[in-house]
Amino acid sequence: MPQSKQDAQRKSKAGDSAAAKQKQLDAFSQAPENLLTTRHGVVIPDNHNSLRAGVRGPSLLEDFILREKIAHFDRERIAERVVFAQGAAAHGYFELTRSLGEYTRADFLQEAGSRTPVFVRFSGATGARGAADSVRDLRGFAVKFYTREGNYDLVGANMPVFFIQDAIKYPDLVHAMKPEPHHGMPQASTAHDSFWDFASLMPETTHMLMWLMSDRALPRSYRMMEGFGVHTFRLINAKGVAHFAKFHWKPRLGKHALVWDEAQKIAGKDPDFLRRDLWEALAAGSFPEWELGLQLIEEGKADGLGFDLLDATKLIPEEIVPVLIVGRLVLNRNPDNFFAETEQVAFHPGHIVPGIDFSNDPLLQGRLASYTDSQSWRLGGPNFHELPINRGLCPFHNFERDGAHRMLVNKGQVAYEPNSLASGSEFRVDGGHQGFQSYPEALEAPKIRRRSPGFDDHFSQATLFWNSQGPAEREHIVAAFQFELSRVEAAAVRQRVVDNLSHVDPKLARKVAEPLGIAVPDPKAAAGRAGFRDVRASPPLESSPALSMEGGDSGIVTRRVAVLVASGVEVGALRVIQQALQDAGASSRILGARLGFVATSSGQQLAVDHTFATMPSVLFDAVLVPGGAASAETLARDGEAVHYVLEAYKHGKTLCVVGEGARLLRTLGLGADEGGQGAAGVLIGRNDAPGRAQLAQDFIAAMARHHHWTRPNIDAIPA
Ligand code: HDD
Repeated sequence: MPQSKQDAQRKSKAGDSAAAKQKQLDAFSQAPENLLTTRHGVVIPDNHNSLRAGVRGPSLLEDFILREKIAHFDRERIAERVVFAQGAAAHGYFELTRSLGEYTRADFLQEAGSRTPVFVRFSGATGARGAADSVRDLRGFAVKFYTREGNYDLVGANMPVFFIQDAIKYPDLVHAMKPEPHHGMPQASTAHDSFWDFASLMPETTHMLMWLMSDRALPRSYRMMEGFGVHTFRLINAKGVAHFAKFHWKPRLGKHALVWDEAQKIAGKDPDFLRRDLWEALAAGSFPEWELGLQLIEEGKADGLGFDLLDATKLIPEEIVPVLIVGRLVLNRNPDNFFAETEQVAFHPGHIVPGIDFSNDPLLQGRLASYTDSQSWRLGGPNFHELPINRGLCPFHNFERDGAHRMLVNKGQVAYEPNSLASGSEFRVDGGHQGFQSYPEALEAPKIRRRSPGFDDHFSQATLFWNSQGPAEREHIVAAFQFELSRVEAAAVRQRVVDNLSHVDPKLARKVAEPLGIAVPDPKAAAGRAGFRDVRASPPLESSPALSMEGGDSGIVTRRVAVLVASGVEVGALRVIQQALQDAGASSRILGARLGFVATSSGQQLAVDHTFATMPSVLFDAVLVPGGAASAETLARDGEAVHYVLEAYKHGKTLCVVGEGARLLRTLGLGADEGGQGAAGVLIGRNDAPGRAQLAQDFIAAMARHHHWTRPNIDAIPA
């Protein structure tokens, strides 16, 4: 009988016997279903009082109900992940839209239209569990595919490159990045001496530093960030032919970022910002999607790229090797239990399926050893794969036995292979079944602790990234370096960073250095200890537009609009705009000085959802001020409302004012004339019927641009 049939029979037998056992238990149980019991099923008569000697006497040691409850509570936390500790996750599926049969024999990549269940965890790399979400950081993007051939984990990030080239430096990197060991600060931030000390001594970090100082490090939403497998992998087809592959996730909602000032404020106003955003979108039935794209390179052509594919500090520009879209990822269900699923999920780049294989990237090779070890430690033993979230959906059987928290009840006398005592042919190794085959790469080389010379160029791609950024993005990068370095106390470290930067672009280095009171950057002084060599490959490209986040209209689905109101608000235009926003997939909330209702200009009652103070502008994507003279005047006298509008203006968000609402803008010196033009992304609309409809459409179009950077006097705004 074929193995799969046997599996199915065994499974259905197991299902029958589980159901029978449950039936037996139900009949057997003395406890009605809804009664609180101990772990062993003893009904608890009182969950408010511990056992004591008299009503005012001491508690008794014999109170097993109390001790059991507290002892379990004492063990409720497990070790947090050393890195990427803070995260959020969701269930969903991956649908293949184009067969990859010519490149790989991986089962889940064969048939267009086939769906594979997934569990995806997003995370922040630096912070401890409980750290604020919106900090400047690398984000994890880890996908577990529950395929029919075993679990496949793509444990990537929202940046396509990494800090270091060799896994042996990972503990050093993480130690330098995390809070400094003597006082345990700062939390979830690289803006401190030890990080920049390490980074400046390791010039290979330069490309990644450019990404980390860019808007990529401040995602507006997990739903709006790209994902990357980072390393080069191999795909192997049924004939054994291999291609190198890079994995990309491209978000349907576009890639968008927060403004740094906004990100810092959100860290206090809503530390769970990104986790809440994901949860609420799924709960509201708005399911985020990404396209899966692959860059595929024939083995023989890798040498012609001008950089080494095995170096994780390098990317392949999409303009050189286009990204082939092959599927889509849809997240459509929140976890039922954060701990059981999001916390206990165990990813591992070594969870791989036939048809996919590793490259010799020394960072990836080190990861392969790290994750099993890390998960065994974190999840308390070798059986973490039996936890429901980690268990494969396909059958698995081997002779692993025992260990802490073993959940399977293995049967029979035999726990070894080969055997002749087991009843059937279970768990045999079958030479006729291909299973997982490593790519038979020919190797004959000396054992050596040295990097390939191809890894020596630390700056070309950092320059490529810099050249590819738009004007606003460049300003943000400069400001980010300045912010981080101005928190660094050791002047020599600051100097070393800008010296290194002068190899990326002398103007960038000078700009960063100017307000920091440090000497003019000197490229010759940029001698990091770890292998600095001034090698520069001739750039294959001057710039790569795909590296910029600017441009591209990704719509306004799930964007949030704050509507500022006071008594006397005119709601005619408001209703039209609210409806148009809803039709475009966005939502709006009414904000006032206090909760309750405000009277509209026509004497109706308008319910207020939030106050200005509890839901500040940083938690919204755009602000709308409806008409009504009395409302506009009250808002103009209210410090919270004034701050609201100024702050949104400063952060480049779309502002829309209707009729008399324009007075508020004039009072704030934002230079808007009634019926006239405002600054970029500031819309001033008429209150009549045709005016309203047009205004709604203009508002939506402006919001779709996400940010408007070219506003006059933006630096003078005190927000
Ligand atoms: Fe790692 C977790 C991503 C290099 C060792 N890593 C972890 C997670 C992500 C990444 C997203 C969290 C997964 C989850 O959601 O549970 N790691 C990366 C990327 C890397 C990288 C993109 C470079 C390309 N990692 C890396 C190296 C090592 C590790 C070089 C060790 C030599 N990573 C770990 C770990 C973690 C981990 C210590 C922490 C806890 C865990 O695995 O589950 O094993």
